[in-house]
Amino acid sequence: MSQPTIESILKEKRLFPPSAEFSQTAHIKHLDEYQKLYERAAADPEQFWAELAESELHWFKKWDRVLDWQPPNAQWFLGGQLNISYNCLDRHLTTWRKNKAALIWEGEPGDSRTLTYAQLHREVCQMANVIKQLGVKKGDRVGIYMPMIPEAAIAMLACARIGAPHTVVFGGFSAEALRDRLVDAEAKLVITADGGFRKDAAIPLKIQVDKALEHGVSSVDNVLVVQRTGEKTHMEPGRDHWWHDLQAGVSGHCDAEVMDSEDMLFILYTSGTTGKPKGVVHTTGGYNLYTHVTNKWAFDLQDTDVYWCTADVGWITGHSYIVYGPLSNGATTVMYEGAPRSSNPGCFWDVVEKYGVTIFYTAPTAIRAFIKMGEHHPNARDLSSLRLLGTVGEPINPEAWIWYHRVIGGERCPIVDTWWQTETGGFMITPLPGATPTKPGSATMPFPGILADVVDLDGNSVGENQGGYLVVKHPWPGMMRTVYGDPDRFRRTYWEHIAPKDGQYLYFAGDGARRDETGYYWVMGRVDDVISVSGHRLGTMEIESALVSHPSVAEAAVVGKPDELRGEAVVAFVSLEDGYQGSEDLENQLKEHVVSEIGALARPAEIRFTDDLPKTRSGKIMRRLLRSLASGEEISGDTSTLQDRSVLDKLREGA
Ligand code: 6R9
Repeated sequence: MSQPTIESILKEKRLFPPSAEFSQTAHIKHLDEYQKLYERAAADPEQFWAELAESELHWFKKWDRVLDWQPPNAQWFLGGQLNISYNCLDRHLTTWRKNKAALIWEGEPGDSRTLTYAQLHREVCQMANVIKQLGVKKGDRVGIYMPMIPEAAIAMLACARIGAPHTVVFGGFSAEALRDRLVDAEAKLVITADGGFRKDAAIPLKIQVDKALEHGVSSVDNVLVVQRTGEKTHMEPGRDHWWHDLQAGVSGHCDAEVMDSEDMLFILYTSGTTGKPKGVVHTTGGYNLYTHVTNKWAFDLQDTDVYWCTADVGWITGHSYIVYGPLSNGATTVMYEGAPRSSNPGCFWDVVEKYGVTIFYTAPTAIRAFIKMGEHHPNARDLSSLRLLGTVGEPINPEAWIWYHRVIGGERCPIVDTWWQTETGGFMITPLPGATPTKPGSATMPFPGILADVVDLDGNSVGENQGGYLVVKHPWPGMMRTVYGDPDRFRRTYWEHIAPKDGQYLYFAGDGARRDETGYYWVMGRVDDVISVSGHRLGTMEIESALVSHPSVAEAAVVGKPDELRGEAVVAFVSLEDGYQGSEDLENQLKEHVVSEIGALARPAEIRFTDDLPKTRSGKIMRRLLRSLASGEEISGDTSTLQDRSVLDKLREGA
């Protein structure tokens, strides 16, 4: 664990107030309104969430108690009963939304499907009935390993409907990774597809399931297979079943199971830097409420919106903000199967134009890729339907923020930079777009009800603009409940790094941040991504932002390597824009550029040019691996989440 102070020298001062036009129709219209909400929630969080639970969700039975908090175990809405699939589907069927588009899906080859709330409800009920026929009961776990097709969302909602916790495993994960997760969750059933389309190829998936189950996963009895690509697929007799066979003739009615508020809704695995992946557990009532309210206020969801989140359902972002949050709100949610590819670098903008997308939510890694591909792609499409842009996953460099604002947002769309984690269930620090003026690179201020702080290791708040650990001081409904099967790891990982302060436990999941003189939070990345040069702590993020602001640089990742003189020296891995070549001259230019942007302290000792950076499958730069490379150490720890091994191999060769 690094020291508590992270010196920040980012000088970003630009301020973007919400437009009067946007604020006028927004759910939250003024900064005053946000502040009042925030203060009310802080004074009595239980009352605040209880009122929202009452007004926003349907309960079969109201709770007896709002919160039971025995650190680190929180339980919300005890005694309350509900079903999230009922809240996402059934309750809309008695309103005009019955025939509203719930899910708009665009396949990569150009096929598409729109499901209204009535149609989605019917398919979910059918799949729920099929799953029950396959012997799955309330409480049994179900693995979902799917491409981005409607059946991925249908499978999640079907599990939720019958009370079987799902564990979605990202379709890009290997057979081994899938196997580990199925074993840990003791899944009874796996729902998958023959394959999916990505970057102009049919990617087989079922074959990975076969491999994962090759030596037997004792808990798994059945595999339900959706036909997507039509490629030849092995079907194990007695174990594997085609969805379309079982769907034919099954009833489209299935009552939603009555769930206790604290019944487990899903497990989602997230990797740590060491050890096996953690099964993050979320439960029903609190998660439903939290994703519903955060989606509604931070994205200002309205009934006229066409909302598109580009994440994969295999990540928390897909769970909370493609499926549960938007559908609970009765919104229209867009799902896209493909990825930008050389045959169609503008495919995202085609989707925006085709469906008139109004809210677009993506990650900095995608934005950096768009920048690299060139603005002529978005410029050639009509993006005038967009009214709000979101970002998540990593700190966004101010340069990328400004590009997003200018090129995609036409300088009229607020940018909602949402800081949160698999563990938090939903947005924690985020602007409310009709109320909060934004600053490029800052996720701004905490959501009402979230008592955030920046502290030192003893749990004391640090001063203005001082770096420290980003913590949360009071439980919130969407927080994870435990690590599946390992409550001890839950306590150790999230609640013991920072000393409890006056008996108050602080939630800490690994990010460093600073709070500026106006109360805005600047998330500086994982605390292990901090470099100490001559005793001064530099956030990798700021040096990277300085590099990216040079016209030649497309992407940069900065790490420290041991240095006798200064403690650590800055090493920068840089990928260049098309048309630029790495050279000694450019290397010197870039070093001087960092010096003039930040100061001599941040001057990189070394710049390494590379075509690509090692990233996780969700697009986050894996600085840990670069750190080992830079200091010439063996790479150790978990690399199962690495997107493309060859990137690492190439960097090694070049070293
Ligand atoms: C939702 C998601 C969580 C980690 C988190 C932080 C980083 C996410 C961010 C951000 C700066 C943002 N992160 N959003 N950093 N600004 N807006 O990404 O969940 O995959 O669990 O990752 O991602 O480091 O701790 P998850």
